[in-house]
Amino acid sequence: MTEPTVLVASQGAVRTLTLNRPAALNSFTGQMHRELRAALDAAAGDEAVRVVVVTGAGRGFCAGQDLADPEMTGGAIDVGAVIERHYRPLALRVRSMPVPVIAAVNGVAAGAGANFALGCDFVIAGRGASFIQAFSKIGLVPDCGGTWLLPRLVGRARALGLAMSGDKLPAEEAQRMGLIWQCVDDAELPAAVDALAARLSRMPSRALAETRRVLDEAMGLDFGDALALEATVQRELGHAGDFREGVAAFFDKRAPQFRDR
Ligand code: T3D
Repeated sequence: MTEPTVLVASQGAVRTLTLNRPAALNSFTGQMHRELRAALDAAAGDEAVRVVVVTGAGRGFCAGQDLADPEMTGGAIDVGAVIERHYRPLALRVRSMPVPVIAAVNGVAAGAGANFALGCDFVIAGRGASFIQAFSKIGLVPDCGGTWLLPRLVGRARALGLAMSGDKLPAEEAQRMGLIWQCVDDAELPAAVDALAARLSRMPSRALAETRRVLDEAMGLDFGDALALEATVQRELGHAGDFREGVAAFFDKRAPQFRDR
């Protein structure tokens, strides 16, 4: 039997997916894409899951496309078709998860591996981790959402600099420029991720997923249309159980028990 390329573990409401090809720095193969998408779909469909964490086995997070996988690469292969078949659905899946997704970046995140992490809702990286837009070094442009994410996260000048140079950006610098949420000492990464995941798991999942959606959507709207979008979504959430529970818990002076997905 072949080794799973994605390990799945649950602790309470937190589902952890570990990319598991450490000898190749967890670079993406066709098999890994299929297993990762299946694991994300399963987490999305499981009401008991309220947070997803993605991380890497060994010393790396993910080195992007496995440049040796015959299913994915090679001169005769249509790279655009690979993106359509694997990376676009992966990036869209992460962006449409009904629960928050945390990338626990334990080591180097390169190419599509970097942008897969940056597409998650929170990126927490160990101090020894780094982010590399490796595409320019092999004659490609950023993919897995990088063209959309990078300028929005750090502005055009830094996005272009990172994408054109392909330079390694240490995690500490990534935090300083606003590319990621947090950089912590390597030894503290698991505890920092656990604490954030536990906190998010007690929050209203549906409102968090809607927060991601409206923030992304509002970036393409003018101010008036963004206000209209806010009204539409608040109207829907205002009829939902979590809003009633949140307000009731506030007046009862107790911790809320959110259930909506
Ligand atoms: O179809 C398509 O191609 C389109 C899709 C594109 C999406 C993309 O992601 S394009 C970008 C692909 N990724 C890269 O170009 C990154 C390549 N890797 C590196 O530049 C370096 O490995 C790192 C900077 C990430 C890490 O460097 P270092 O010195 O810490 O480790 P290393 O020695 O280079 O790598 C360790 C092993 O992992 C090594 O194998 P070995 O020699 O011990 O047997 C290396 O070959 C392997 N490895 C690392 N990255 C990849 C890889 N094997 C296959 N594919 C990789 N991307």
